[in-house]
Amino acid sequence: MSALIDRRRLIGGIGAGAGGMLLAGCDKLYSQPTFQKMLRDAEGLHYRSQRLISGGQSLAREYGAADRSPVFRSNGTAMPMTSEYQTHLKAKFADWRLIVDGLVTRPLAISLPQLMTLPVRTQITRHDCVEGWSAIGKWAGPNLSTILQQAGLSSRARFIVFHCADMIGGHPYYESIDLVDAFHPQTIMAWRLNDIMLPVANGAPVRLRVERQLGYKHAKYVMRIEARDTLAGLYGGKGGLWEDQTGYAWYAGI
Ligand SMILES: Nc1nc2c(c(=O)[nH]1)N[C@H]1C(S)=C(S)[C@@H](COP(=O)(O)O)O[C@H]1N2
Ligand SMILES: [Mo]
Repeated sequence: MSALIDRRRLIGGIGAGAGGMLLAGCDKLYSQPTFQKMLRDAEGLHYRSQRLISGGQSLAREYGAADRSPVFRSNGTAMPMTSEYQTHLKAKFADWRLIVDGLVTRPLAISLPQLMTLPVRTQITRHDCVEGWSAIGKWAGPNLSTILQQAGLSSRARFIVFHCADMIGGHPYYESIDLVDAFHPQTIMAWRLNDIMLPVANGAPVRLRVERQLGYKHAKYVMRIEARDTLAGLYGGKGGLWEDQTGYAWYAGI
């Protein structure tokens, strides 16, 4: 019972009905065949032990203003070269819309000014890249849960996919997370870094911060958020560009 209450507090603002739906969704996750298969392999073991230990709700450490790195470096794409992104950039994202679709009852197309009117969460966290560097930065933006709540997540939704504007090696960048991370209080769609509008090098106009995961999960240049019941059938089927191309773990919990 206390887990239920905690989960409802975690997704604060969502009514009891939606909270119940989310719980049902998470429970069903574990009974899915693909999930059971995943739980059998090593990565699944890591996922399962992390989820058991943290209960899905522990917070990543937050830092003070003085701990911030002098420069928050850029990694991977620093400037998406697709004509679509270039057009949006030239127009200062005036015609850009964050699409929210898939297994939702109310698909959304959110403009940047609309996104900026949503309640903001600010957090100073450490970013850890598998390439061996870390940086501490101050991020601000709405909770992903607020957006998903507005879109009305279907009870069939199991994964949240982030479709990005850039390509690496001819492959569109994308990432995905489970509903525990999607509704985690530190999971935000950041449009601000260190008190300025998110620079292009760091993912303008909006990027995911999913603070208990490694760097590559933090999708930059997010154009579309898609709720799905499975990752199968999407690009390489492993839930992310690096997962598909190099075998990086889908669950990169830290
Ligand atoms: N769309 C997109 N998202 C991305 C990447 C990228 O190349 N394209 N690189 C990933 C990696 S490996 C890291 S470490 C972080 C880097 O974020 P930063 O550029 O703000 O440092 O973004 C992640 N998200
Ligand atoms: Mo990274």
